[in-house]
Amino acid sequence: MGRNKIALIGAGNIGGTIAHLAALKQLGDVVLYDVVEGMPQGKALDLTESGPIDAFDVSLAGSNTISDIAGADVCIVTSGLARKPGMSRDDLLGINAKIISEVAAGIKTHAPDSLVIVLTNPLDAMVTLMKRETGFPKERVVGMAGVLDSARYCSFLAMELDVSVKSVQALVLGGHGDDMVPVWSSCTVGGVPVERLISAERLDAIEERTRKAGGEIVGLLKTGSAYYSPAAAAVRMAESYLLDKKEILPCAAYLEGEYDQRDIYLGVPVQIGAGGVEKVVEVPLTDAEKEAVKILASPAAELVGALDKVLAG
Ligand code: TXD
Repeated sequence: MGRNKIALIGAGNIGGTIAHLAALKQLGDVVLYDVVEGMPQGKALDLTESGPIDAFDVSLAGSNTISDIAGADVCIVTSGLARKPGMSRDDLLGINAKIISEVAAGIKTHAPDSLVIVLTNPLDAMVTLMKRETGFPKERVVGMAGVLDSARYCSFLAMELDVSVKSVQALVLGGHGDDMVPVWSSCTVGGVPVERLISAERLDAIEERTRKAGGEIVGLLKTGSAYYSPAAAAVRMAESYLLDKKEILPCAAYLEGEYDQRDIYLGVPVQIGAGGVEKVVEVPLTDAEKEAVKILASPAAELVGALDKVLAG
């Protein structure tokens, strides 16, 4: 049995960090692909030279030729521009749509059987475009946002209560960042519903900080956006697929009737295993949460509608 092959489309901050995590976890051989000459090769060589220290047996290669992703089991797409201070995720639509269309064609040709995990922002529009341009089934095109948003929410809840993050369970639905809906009814700390432990005002403040968490990091870094936690989130999804773990993770998935939504990508819990997105898990929602999901779906749809204009222009 050969090793898995992981293609990283975009070898910037997130791509490079994913390569490192994938190597440390020995998930498979890694190809870092990017348009910048020398950079993916340099990162691959640097990581390879850490192999004897961390004792991993996977190969890492950098490339500027898309055909080097041939036969990949999973493609993780981060190619595109990242936000700078003052930019919204939607400001990236035009430029990133062109980049995603281009890489989708490469994935379709060279890795036609892969699971594609999209990270590039604005996420809901970019993952929709990826599905459209590759023509892959909905099981094999998924977006990463919810794992990160939920992790941010869990981190803040754990800080608030001064408990281990491992004791906190939280679920965030909807779009990425500003559009997310924390499902309070599914948030527990040590099995106790979070609403019994934290006041409504503090929960509101934590929710607001979670919504703005990406922007908080952009404001501090000044030259780009978060990358350690987005990379960790993407690796968790890839690992569940490659090892057929069947973890239930909140991801941007294509809905066909679930949560009363149709033909749209929205952040919901899904089961990821060898079959890719094996099922959408419908958690019971309160009426207020159902309403919030409905409201969320409309800006996501608008952004996708704007895509066609951008691509034609
Ligand atoms: O939760 C989430 N989904 C996210 C997503 C969380 C944080 C950041 N998120 C988005 O991921 C962010 O807004 C960006 O759109 C992507 C990538 O973020 P990263 O921090 O890795 O950006 P970098 O370091 O600028 O890397 C992007 C790389 C860079 O090296 C470019 O040269 C490359 O993309 N790039 C390309 N690669 C291949 N092919 C093409 N056409 C191409 N164009 C640019």
